[in-house]
Amino acid sequence: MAGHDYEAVKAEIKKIVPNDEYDDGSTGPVLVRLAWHASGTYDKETGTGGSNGATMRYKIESSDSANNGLEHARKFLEPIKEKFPWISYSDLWTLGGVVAIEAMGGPVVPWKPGRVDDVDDKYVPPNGRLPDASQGAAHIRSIFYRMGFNDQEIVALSGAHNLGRCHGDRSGFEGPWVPNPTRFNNTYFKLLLHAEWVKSKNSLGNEQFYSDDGELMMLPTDMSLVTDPKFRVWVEKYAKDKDFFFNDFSAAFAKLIELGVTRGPEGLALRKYSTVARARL
Ligand code: CCH
Repeated sequence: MAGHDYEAVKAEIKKIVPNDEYDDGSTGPVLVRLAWHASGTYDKETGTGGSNGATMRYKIESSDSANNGLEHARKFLEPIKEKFPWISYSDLWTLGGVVAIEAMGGPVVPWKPGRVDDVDDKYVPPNGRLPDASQGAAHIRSIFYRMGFNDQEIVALSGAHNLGRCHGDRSGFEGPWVPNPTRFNNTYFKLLLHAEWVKSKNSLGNEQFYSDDGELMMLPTDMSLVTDPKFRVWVEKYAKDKDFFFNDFSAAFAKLIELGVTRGPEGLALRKYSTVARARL
């Protein structure tokens, strides 16, 4: 919005990405996950959910087990909200993901400001709208089609698993997908295709896939991207061509963080359900 210095906010976010005391030395992956989970509740049929509103501030949504651990990301961003109180949480959380992706060597993702935070928990989407990692291709399709994504976009977005790791105490899964999880790349796709993956129960009793040396992992949903022939086509393309992956990822992530954002003539997000969606509810 006019008069607000978003470049200054971006510079502050960039500073908090390297962090020796957290995980693999970076807050970047968990910031990306916050932007994704804040947006991925969208349902195109009802127009509910999505990044506008920052509804994860409310207990109903923050206590969805899918969001375990995202309190770290929200806390990392809090001093920035204090420094720039004019920015909405919904803008800050989505911008956090975008800045983190770039800071970790990923593509520039187009981002627009103007989201408006809800003032109460009236429009918090129900729990259970985010994907369940223990399932397969049919489940992922139903979740991402509900948001309005196609197969190509689903595979591109899944490439975010080149970043970060699973934490047993948050999700029940353990370990990173790639050897260098704080650098964005297409290694995830290469490993999906070319490493040997063995299914085994982890220390918490959940099935996941392990590499030969047991250092790297894949979730059942990740493996479905290579076993499903229509998903696999895109995995092969992205494994071969990093620039092609980065372009597709950038477009799909930009679309993700705009879900649920209806913009008026000046680009400002309209209050939730003020238009078509309200009529449908
Ligand atoms: Fe993811 N993801 N994700 N993911 N995810 C987890 C961690 C990250 C699924 C499950 C999990 C996307 C799609 C899916 C990230 C970005 C994206 C974890 C471990 C699980 C489980 C959480 C923990 O233990 O901390 C499933 C299932 C799907 C789809 O089917 C998409 C899309 C994105 C972004 C575009 C990132 C980044 C992480 C690492 C977080 C961290 O804290 O290191």
